[in-house]
Amino acid sequence: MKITDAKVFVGGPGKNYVTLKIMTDQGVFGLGDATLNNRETLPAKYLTDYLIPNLIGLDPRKSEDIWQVFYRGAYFRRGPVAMAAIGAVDMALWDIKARLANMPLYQLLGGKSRDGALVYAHAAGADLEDLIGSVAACVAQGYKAVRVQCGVPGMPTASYATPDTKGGTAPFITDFSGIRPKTEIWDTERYMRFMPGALAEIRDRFGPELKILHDVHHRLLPREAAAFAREVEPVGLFWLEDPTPAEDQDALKLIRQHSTTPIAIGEVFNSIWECNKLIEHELIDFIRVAVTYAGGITHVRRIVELAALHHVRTGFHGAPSHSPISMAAQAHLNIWAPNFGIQEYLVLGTPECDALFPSDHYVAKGMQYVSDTPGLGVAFDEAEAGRYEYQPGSHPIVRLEDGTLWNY
Ligand code: KDG
Ligand code: MG
Repeated sequence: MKITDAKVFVGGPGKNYVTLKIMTDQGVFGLGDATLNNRETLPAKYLTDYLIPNLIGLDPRKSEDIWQVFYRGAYFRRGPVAMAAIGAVDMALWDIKARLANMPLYQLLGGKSRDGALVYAHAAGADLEDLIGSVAACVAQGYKAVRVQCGVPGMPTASYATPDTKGGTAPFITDFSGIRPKTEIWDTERYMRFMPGALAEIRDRFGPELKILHDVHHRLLPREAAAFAREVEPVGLFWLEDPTPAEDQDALKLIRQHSTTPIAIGEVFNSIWECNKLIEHELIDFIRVAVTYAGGITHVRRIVELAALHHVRTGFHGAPSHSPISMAAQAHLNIWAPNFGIQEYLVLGTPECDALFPSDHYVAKGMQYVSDTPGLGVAFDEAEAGRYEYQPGSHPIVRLEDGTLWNY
């Protein structure tokens, strides 16, 4: 069996999805997602210039060897661009393997460990009153876990993932007005004074059952993060996400020494080498990697298995930047992983997105259910794809009030 061709499509309804399709001489094909938010053209180029020419003629069933060749054989290893491209190839090869076996992917991983996988929704408000309304809407839809983000009084601009104005909805992360980023202003002291009380208020309003998550989005210094994690302990958060920037992994030790609030980190990690020490030293509770830019199913499964040895559960990244292909790959991992924790899930299900990526996977009452369609269980309508093209966009950047650049 041989790979005969592979194509990359960039575009989508309101998103630049990077979709890989690998064709074989037996008519079976596989799909992968290489979407790297606001840098989408780069993994697409890595695929077309380096990986696809090397794929033609290979046996697609040799997914492990192909992964090793693309990872070790590159000499310059890792990084989000290469790993997103390798991740897409790997997803497509597992899709082919499972289609050939006429089984849903989760059967090849070891079968179902649960009937459905817990997901969390996003709630956000320009102020606490709006946030409470947004959480209530999630609860009314049956979500059992909600990430809460709130505008901070006196902050000159919206905070991370919160609406600019009262009554507004949180913006999608990408601003499509161009590649020059907008600027948000951040003030740690205002955040530290306000947010613990806001989280306590959410707990009081919604009672002990709701799983409450909060994303600091890398904004605090280690000592501040330790103090914050300790102060919010009575709220009983499900997790506190990205309390400090991920480059300084020793910072997590300080947080651990001062608090038992569960910590989730890793949405920007590209390999096991960025989280093996965090996992082995049990400095985190949830690993947030994504199958897209952490090298696909082959590599993420390795991370999941290491995590399982150290009481670390999964909480894969699921921002709307992921296409239904990688969300499906994660859904199969979620339904199998013995140490599954939770899945971030943002409703992608617009009619346009469903038309581009038809699938029978679904979420109901805060749980994700995986279809038994062979492979990843997602199709790709190339005629639909022809309606879209790449649109440049950017994340905001963050500055302090005096102009100093801060972490987005
Ligand atoms: O591209 C950046 C987003 O993926 C990120 O801001 C989303 O932090 C995020 C989350 O937890 O979903
Ligand atoms: Mg996050």
